[in-house]
Amino acid sequence: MEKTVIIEGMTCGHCAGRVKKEIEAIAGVESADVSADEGKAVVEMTNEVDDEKLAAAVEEAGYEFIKVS
Ligand SMILES: [Cu+2]
Repeated sequence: MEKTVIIEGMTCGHCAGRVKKEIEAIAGVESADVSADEGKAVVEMTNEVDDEKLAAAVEEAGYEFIKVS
């Protein structure tokens, strides 16, 4: 299962690393491929993860959650 999260505010690899760490801490997430340039995170999940949990992780990292596409 895969979800793509659209994120605003990331400017460099360090930002992407912060988002990756927060998203990968969610139960059910296998991995997150985060791109600051593209402003998105492609999240691989073993179980369905609520969009609200993805939004909370992005905000915890300090960036703006836009939507899951
Ligand atoms: Cu940065």
